[in-house]
Amino acid sequence: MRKVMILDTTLREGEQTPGVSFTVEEKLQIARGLDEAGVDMIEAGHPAVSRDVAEAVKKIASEKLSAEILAHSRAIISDVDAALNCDVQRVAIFLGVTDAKLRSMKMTKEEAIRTAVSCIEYAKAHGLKVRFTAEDATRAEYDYVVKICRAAVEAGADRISIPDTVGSMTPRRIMDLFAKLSKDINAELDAHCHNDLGMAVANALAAVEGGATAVHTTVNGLGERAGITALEPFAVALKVLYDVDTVELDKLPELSAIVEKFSGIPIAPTQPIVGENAFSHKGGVHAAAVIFDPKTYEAFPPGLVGRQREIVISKYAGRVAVEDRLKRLGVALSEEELMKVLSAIKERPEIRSYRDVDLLELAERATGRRLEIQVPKKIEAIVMVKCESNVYTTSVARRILWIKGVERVLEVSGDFDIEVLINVDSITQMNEVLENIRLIKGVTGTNTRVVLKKFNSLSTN
Ligand code: HCA
Ligand code: CU
Repeated sequence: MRKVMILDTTLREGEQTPGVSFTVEEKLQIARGLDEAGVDMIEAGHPAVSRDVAEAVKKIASEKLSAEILAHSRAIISDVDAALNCDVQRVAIFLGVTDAKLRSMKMTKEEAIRTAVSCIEYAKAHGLKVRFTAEDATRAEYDYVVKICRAAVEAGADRISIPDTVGSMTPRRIMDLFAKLSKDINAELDAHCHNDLGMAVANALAAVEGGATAVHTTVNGLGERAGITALEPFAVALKVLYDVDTVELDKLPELSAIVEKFSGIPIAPTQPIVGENAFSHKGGVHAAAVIFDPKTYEAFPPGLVGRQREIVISKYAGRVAVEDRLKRLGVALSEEELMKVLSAIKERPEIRSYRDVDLLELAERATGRRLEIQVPKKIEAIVMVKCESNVYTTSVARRILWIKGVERVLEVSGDFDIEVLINVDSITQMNEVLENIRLIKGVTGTNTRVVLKKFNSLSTN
């Protein structure tokens, strides 16, 4: 498959998500994150919407990021002027092209073409690059879409966006559509796929197979109604299924966390790539196979996106998973003892997931013997972390969670902001963890307590 460009529109389409309104500072931070991850184009907003939207677009444009910065615009000269005022590189001018939309705008087909052409010519004459969006193109009459897009190209648009505005395409249909359009229109084609039927990622991939050279995404799939193609699964699918590189995949979890925080739209645990459960294995059969060979139940290694695999110990766990976890804790049990532990676990369905300490405690009870933790002797420590007041604590907390040796991260109140439980094999490793925590941007200080003795209860978590 050819190279694919990513246009991220978290700041424009994403802010059209009901309930979402980013501040200018938040938009700047998201834009910088997107640029660092390596997206090719950032649709920064629709400046004619409001003063703060215009301000954010202007500020982002002045950052001189590597990504091309675009402003969205209706096919109205005053909207194009608003884009010009923001000093963006490109304006994306959209106009509805279905009969119903044209009727609602009281425009004939020919008038719509003239309107689009005059706006594009105006933008070009003022030094802007232009993308023309034939809004709702997937439901419009094909010959008319080609006609208006050709006129747009002739007027100076070098990119054409073909949005599936209400997400009504299937992968096969959108692939065929892009294959046809790429023969009929002499410009780069963007796919913009809405997710009303859950097809946005699949349709975007199919559009690329058909000939789209850029795909519109938002972080976490934000957007009107059910949103559009989410950046994270799309970029990872391109890599895993087609071996096409786009953005830096290990930057996605943090980007997602920032957008989760700023948007106030929570990520579901089952969300691909960034959801809490995306790399957790629970069923006994699954866990046993994954411990033997991760490929059995993983589409790709979690490390590809900077995350870690987790095996959940619960009533669903089997012998292999429990044995594996205990082994990693330095505890070796006989077959008979292991079966005792397993049946004790199965007797407590209310415990949804065992922490290490609880599992050890249960193993001691079930076997009736004091379990000497064997080599490697672990060092446990509690690190209190202080953050700068203007940083988002959750994003620091998530970064800490990815450090090897960190077992648990808690956001807390009081003198410190974050409490970190670390579990390592040596003092050297403990120092490494501390060093890595201190290196995280926004961390201003740490205070470490090494655990000398532990008293566990069997309470659930
Ligand atoms: C909109 C419509 C749009 C435009 C997409 C594009 C759509 O919200 O203004 O400009 O490529 O889905 O049709 O988002
Ligand atoms: Cu849209």
